[in-house]
Amino acid sequence: MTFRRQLIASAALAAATFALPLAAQAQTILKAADVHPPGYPTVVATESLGKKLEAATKGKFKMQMYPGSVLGDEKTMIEQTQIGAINILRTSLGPVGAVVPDVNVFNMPFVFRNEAHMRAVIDGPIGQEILDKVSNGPTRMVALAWMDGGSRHLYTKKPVKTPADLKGVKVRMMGNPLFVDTMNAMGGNGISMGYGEVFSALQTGVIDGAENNPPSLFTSNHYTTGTKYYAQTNHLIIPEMLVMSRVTWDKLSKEEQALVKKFGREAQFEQRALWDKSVADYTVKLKAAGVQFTEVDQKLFFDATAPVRAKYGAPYADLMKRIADVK
Ligand code: GTR
Repeated sequence: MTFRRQLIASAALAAATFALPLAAQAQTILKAADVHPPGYPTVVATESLGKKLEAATKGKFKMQMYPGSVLGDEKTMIEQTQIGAINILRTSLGPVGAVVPDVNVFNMPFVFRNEAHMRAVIDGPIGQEILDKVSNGPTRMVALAWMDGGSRHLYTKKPVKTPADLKGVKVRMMGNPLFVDTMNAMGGNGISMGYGEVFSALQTGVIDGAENNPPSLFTSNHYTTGTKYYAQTNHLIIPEMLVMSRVTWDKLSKEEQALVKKFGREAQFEQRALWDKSVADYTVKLKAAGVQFTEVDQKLFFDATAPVRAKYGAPYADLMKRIADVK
């Protein structure tokens, strides 16, 4: 080998040796989970966060998404997040309220006038306070951002227009006593159950209905089980949360934490745009599949649920007033 060639060879070797530790740099896989299927707005926005984080950290972090409840229902996934087995979780605030009662203010029936009101609240100081309650509480989760869950309406096998029509009707609610109380106050029989169990419970007649937003009603296929009456009750407008396990968070550098927060906040607004489109699209699909959207007198359900707001809202009277005051 000539001297020149030798030089080139050793330079190449040096470069390769130098490159080795970089290439072999341990990559941290972040497990992210969601009950919704691939392509759902929350899943897409969470994946975006992962891609941005991977690019910004030159591949140090890589997100692996586990959609479609493959890691369990939301209650189980919250527990897995608390111990660090799941690193990033997108969950409804509903089951979080069972762990952090303070967030139940947002889980109360008719606490928001409409979705625009809900967005104004979560985007402002009250929204930040509730995120902080989760991060600073004993939950072992760091709340990164909000996502949209639209308005929840009732779907049943027989038409429902008034609370009286719900007599004897078994309706699945999310796992949080507040929701069972809500359905009972609305006139039905609230039954708490994980999202993944609802389809077969509807099929076998264990329950007669459930309640959710149009994208969930469609993608869960619940509408195929005979629940074709969709009463537009708007009884719950529950924001959703993107959280990181504190176990994971504590292992990040300050800079990495700032990146996760920044991309989380961006995911909030990306999801919102996708959400609006998805509600419109799935409404069309549900109607085409024969689901009957029925307008109801919401005041009847609002009045019926007053005891629930009184019971769960009592410790948060000031906060409820502040929420009502947000324009
Ligand atoms: C959906 C929500 C999920 C889950 C589900 C349910 O609207 O996005 O996080 O809470 O409802 O009813 O369990």
